[in-house]
Amino acid sequence: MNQTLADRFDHPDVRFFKRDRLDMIELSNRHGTAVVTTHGATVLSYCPKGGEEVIWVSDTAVYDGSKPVRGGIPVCWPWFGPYDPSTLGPDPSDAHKKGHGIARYETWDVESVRSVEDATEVTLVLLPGDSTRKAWPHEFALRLTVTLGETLRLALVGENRSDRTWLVSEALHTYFRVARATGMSIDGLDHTTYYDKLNQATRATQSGALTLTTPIESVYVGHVGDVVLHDGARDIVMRQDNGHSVVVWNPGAEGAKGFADMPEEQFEHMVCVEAGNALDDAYQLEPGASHTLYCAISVSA
Ligand code: TA6
Repeated sequence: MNQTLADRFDHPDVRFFKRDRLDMIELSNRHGTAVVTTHGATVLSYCPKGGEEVIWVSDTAVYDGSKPVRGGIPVCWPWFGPYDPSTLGPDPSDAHKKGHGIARYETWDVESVRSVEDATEVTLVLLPGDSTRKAWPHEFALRLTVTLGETLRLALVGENRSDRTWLVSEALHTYFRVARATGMSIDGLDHTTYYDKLNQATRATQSGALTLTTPIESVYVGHVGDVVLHDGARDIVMRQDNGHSVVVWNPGAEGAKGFADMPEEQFEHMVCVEAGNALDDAYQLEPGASHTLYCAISVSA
């Protein structure tokens, strides 16, 4: 009989539970709480001690494993956005490739649960299987480490275990929970080049703070520094390392109607600000090499 996660791992800061058909991992310590599901290794909640929820998840999200949970921090790997056959195809598997890669559609395993300094850490791992090979016939290892400490830290480690070089694009596709998206100000993108995906991917350069219009879909490239979301009385800070893109997305009222798992009016309470490497920032990963994308999320009042 398969051992449950609770049978395999025992840590005072960690609780395992089910939501519908999905396994959930709750980390809690003096810094706050976080919840990750093994489905897609998707963080679904981060709540700093004494603070409010930072992550948005749709009220009509699906938890039966048939599709990624709408919201949280989906892992987009080894391609961001729709698959582009000119990068690694054409290949018979192309017909099975879905948006934002293979990782978020799979159930990952828990590799370790432990305390590190003054934080609690869980590492999830995804290795190839029939469904990954059907969509992407390459050998890999993918790990996500989630660390709940003063900040919420994520480390996505992709390892090329194949015999060919890949062109990888990726994102930690964070849905932030905000008081009101339209009109909110986002700092840290000044002077950064971006592609306006809602305007034929026209290139432009950000001037000053971004005042959020909805809808928006902009891919900032060659970015450095922190991104700060001014959400009412709190500031949410996203910092990344080894990631050079920032994707800002909100579907707007009309766009939200296109998502069966997003109530129309909820677009005002979320904004995606995604760390990663997309478009110009895609990178070559040689056979045997690994790449780690780091992202840290914190809140200041
Ligand atoms: O990151 C923005 C985006 O690429 C949008 O185009 C929208 O498709 C969003 O991701 C959500 O993608 P999903 O495949 O989860 O519906």
